[in-house]
Amino acid sequence: MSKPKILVTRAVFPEIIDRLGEHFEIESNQEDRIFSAEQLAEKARGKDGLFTFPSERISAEIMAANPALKAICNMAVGYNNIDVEAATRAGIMVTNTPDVLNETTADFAWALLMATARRVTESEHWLRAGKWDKWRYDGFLGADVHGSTLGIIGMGRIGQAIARRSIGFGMQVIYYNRSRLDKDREAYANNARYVGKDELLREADHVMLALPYSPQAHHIIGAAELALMKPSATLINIARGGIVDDAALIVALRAHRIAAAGLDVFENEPAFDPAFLSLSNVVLTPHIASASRPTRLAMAACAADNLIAALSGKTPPNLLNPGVLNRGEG
Ligand code: 8YV
Repeated sequence: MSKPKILVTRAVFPEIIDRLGEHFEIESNQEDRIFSAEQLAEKARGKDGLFTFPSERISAEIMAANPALKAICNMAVGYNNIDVEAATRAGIMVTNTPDVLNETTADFAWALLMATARRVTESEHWLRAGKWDKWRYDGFLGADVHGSTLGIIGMGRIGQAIARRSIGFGMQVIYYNRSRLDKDREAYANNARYVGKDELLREADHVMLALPYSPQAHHIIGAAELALMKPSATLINIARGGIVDDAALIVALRAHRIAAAGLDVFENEPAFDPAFLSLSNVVLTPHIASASRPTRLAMAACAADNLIAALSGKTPPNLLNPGVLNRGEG
């Protein structure tokens, strides 16, 4: 029997390609070309499965052009790049890679928070530019992290892992989420207190965004929300571009309406707004929150497990649209 055919849309660990090769006939992209929507639709044609990444939009059109498609397995916890509703209508399974990245992503959220509050990259740039001629009592004064109030918007698994780390810093945690956590989860997350969004923005010394992108979350941090924050506050986004209105954030940072921001994600990344580069009170990283070798390997292995299960008639471990399983019955 011939093996199912898959497309791996971007470069990935060679050992994962080898593993997929045991099960599938693979069209890979180890040269890491960025396909246009048309090229992607063309490459996907006739494939049983897609191994995808958030850098590609997997639209209803791509699905409609490929009636053979049975599974789309994203190497990311976020899946806003995939039209899941269209996939469900077309009977295509969609999976993500939750949990394996929680702790690594939470570590990075802290790296960004510390770097932003304590002006680590800004002062390093200054030092590298040869400007360090004398010490000053007021050189690069930042905000304290210890003993401060951390406000987390999006208290899922990653948000809770971030909150947990604040115990060592003697911080208070407040959070805003679609629904309140149960008491045990709140206790685990440094006795986090559930508050409204505006209250969180007013009270937090550091605002951390850890929620998934959805149309409802689009620009939930814009000019009005930034205006509620303390002028001494920092804003950290490790979630997704589009949650923050980047143009409004640039205005707020330029006017020192808030002290600083740490951003791992951007609208329209990697073509982010170049105005960020002219600001000294922002720490910028290229979407690397989950980028430790063990974690990225675990994410790739998880996506591969999902694809192997899906194309061998099993329910993949991280199926996002279980509605597809009942289609065609009855
Ligand atoms: C990924 C992420 O590294 O999992 C996610 O949703 O944003 C990151 O962990 C990135 O999306 C590439 O797969």
